[in-house]
Amino acid sequence: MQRLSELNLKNAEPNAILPAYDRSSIKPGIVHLGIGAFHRAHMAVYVDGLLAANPDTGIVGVSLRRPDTKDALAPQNGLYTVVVRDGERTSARVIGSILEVLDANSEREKVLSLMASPDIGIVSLTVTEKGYCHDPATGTLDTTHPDIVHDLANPHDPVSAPGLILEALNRRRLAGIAPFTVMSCDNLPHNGKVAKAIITALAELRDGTLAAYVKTAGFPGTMVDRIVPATTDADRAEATALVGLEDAWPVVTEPFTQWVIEDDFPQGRPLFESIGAQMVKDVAPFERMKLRMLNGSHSTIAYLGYLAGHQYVSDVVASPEFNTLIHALMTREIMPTLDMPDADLPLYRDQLLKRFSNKALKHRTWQIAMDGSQKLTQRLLGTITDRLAAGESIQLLSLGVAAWMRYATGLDENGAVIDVRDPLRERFAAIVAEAGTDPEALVDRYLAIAEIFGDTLPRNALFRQTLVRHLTDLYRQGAVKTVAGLI
Ligand code: CS2
Repeated sequence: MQRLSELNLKNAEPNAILPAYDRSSIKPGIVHLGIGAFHRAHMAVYVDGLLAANPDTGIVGVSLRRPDTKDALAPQNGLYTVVVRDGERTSARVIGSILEVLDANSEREKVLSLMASPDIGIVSLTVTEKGYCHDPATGTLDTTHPDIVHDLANPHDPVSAPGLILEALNRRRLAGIAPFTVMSCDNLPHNGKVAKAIITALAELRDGTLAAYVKTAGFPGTMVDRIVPATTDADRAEATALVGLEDAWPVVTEPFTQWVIEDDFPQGRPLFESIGAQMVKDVAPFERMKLRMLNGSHSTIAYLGYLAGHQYVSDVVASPEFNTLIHALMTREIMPTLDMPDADLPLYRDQLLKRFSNKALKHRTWQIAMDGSQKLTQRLLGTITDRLAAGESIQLLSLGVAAWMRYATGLDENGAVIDVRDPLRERFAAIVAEAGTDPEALVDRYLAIAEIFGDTLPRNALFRQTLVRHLTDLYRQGAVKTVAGLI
């Protein structure tokens, strides 16, 4: 079979949706850092819809860690397939908005000079929580982070996302060019403000004039939402069959997609609203709703579900106990913390449960369980803090945290090893070496990780007690019985 490429598009299957614009007229206007599956199934699809009207907003993607996306997409001229599965039907669309992928490690100079070029109006990023090199509990730059230490010593040859952005902004400043807008598309609370805070903090450590220039850039916050499981070989085969051209790295997703963007683009912007994005003055309420409802439930499903032996999210919510638990978690303990007068929260909750139950997605609990240390704060702990302040129950919210504690020990309910992927993984191993399986000792040691829990929450006796009780139950009777006992 022929490879997916610009030249071979004419041989695609008639049902496949192809770029509806002349690709040769598209110019780069956006540099995107972190060209993973999420970006390719989300923002790049929106931008694909813009290109007919705005040919100067093509995307150049940058891989920060591995060149694998570049290797897969370069022979395809940046083209790839988005496979959408609603549970019954599957459709395929070839996306052409990514013009090229650059590898930051081997092509750093090319990346920086492109970012510094006046043609680039937006630098967007999905580098995941840990890519911000910050302290998740406070949202401030971690100046001891090895990449930040490197970038401070080598400011013109940076390796971190904040370092790359800062050096490119520095070059623009020196060339008398206005700053690009920095658009964070990561699942962080106040992602625009966090991006601004860490890049400004890094600039201040370099030079005050640069920091003043950085502050004139736009840093819109965004809420991004689309479920995108990691691509498997079966997905590759399906995409290839649907399009009739071999695609080395398609992405698979659900029909739902949402993008809410703060309107903070001092240098102007494409008409994102024309392709279904919502432009708002303040994204915070949307972000909070999504992080607490969707991601808070997701992490709870991931840790408990994994412990109960479920591989996929859809299997977890297909089990009546877990379904009842997640419904109750959202209704009783999350929804009351949200101030969204215009949103129909019960409807949002029901839609989420339906999205989670999409069996065709095969979203692994293990994938969501990754990087818990970077995720817990915004997904569960903020909600817990609000509930405690209001004197309300945290019974179900803290079960997710206790399940994470058990998961992070690295041994499942059958004694099998869990492949825990987390930047703090070694800290967890040290905790387990000291505390074994003693729930009190484990809870106390986990709570002492200030980057996750901060200073205040660990001192709350009710929180500690609830965690100890849940963790004791998880050890004594396992996840399924613990959940059954709570609903
Ligand atoms: C998931 C998210 O992997 C995870 O941690 O919770 O990636 C989730 O699928 C997206 O935020 C949905 O928009």
